[in-house]
Amino acid sequence: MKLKIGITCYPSVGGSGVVATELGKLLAEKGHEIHFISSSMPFRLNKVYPNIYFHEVEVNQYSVFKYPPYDLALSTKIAEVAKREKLDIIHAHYAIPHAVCAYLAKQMVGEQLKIVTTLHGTDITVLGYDSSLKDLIKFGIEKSDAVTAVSKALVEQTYDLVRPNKQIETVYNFIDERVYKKQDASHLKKEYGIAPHEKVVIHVSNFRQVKRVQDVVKSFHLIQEKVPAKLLLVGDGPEMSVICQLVTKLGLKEKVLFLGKQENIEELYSISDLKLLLSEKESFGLVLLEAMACGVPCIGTNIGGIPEVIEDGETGFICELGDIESIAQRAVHLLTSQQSYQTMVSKALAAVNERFHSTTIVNEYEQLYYRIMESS
Ligand code: GMT
Repeated sequence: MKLKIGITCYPSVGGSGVVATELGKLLAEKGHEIHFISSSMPFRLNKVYPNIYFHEVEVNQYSVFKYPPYDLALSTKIAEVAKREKLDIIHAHYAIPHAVCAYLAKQMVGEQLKIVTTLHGTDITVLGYDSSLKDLIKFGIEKSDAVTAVSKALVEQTYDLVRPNKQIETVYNFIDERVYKKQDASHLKKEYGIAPHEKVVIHVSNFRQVKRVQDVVKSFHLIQEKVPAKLLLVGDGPEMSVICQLVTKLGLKEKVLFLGKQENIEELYSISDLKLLLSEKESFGLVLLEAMACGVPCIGTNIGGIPEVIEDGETGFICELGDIESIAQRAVHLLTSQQSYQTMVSKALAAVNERFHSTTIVNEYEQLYYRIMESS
């Protein structure tokens, strides 16, 4: 049976928007009809799919409102699209506002509209601490017909922090293997002025405080003392100026390349030898999977879902938060031992294919949809 699925997400650059968009694309390729409902076109939706539709949520600014009522506009839009297109399911990415808006829409449309909510992290690990929002998050979760989280760690954290009376299943993130694979991008290395013998360390994030980019720079400082290397910092965000200052202070200006926000990151991974993700909060770390799929081993912190993505000593390394010495030590070991490096690359590639393959994950979501449709 082909389904009509509405997907609501934050469309901007960020893991949850990427996963929601990729899921929609792959479901559409399986013949389902997909309706994205969000404030702007999901950024990875870059070609025409005849069975993918985009419904823009427009928020009018009336002077009676102190704040633009985005949540209400979204709820109305979901209800309007669900009614007109006879949607079977709304897949909400994030408990608030999306699951709550979906529930409000359901009240307007009728019980036949099913809600699947996927928790991505920030809604729980940041907002779950906010007592003014906790009850609403719990409500959004409990009113969903099915709830998933992107790692086992996030499932546990949700029960600890929000205590919902609801089963939450783990469905891991995935990547489009057709995009994330090693390519010949050697010209880039030259164009960036990176010598052939220099190793390339990469970090990709939105430079929020939780990403601890300063730990990446400090680790790199130790790494480049032992191995000739350059650091690619990809992305932009609130911590950028602090990081620039640190790079200057440590005398690393010639060795750190600030690349800003980039698309086609697979090309940058293709010239990289090692990725660092040293966050203090990370429900999954989609960027790890993207790097591993391009044959780049990763070092991550022992935080949230990261140890579920990187198998310590096998597909990469897990280090304690802020333990710069041991992060650098592991990195130097990896970058200087050809044989163990190649073994790790092979294992990382195998893990992406075996545990996180898009076919497996998209099937898991599809089965979940059929299950809740049958239970009505
Ligand atoms: O990491 C961010 O700041 C962005 C955030 C988002 O909402 O896109 O990412 C979250 O969802 C991703 C997709 O499931 C996960 O890979 C990230 O680990 C998660 N971020 C955090 O938990 C901090």
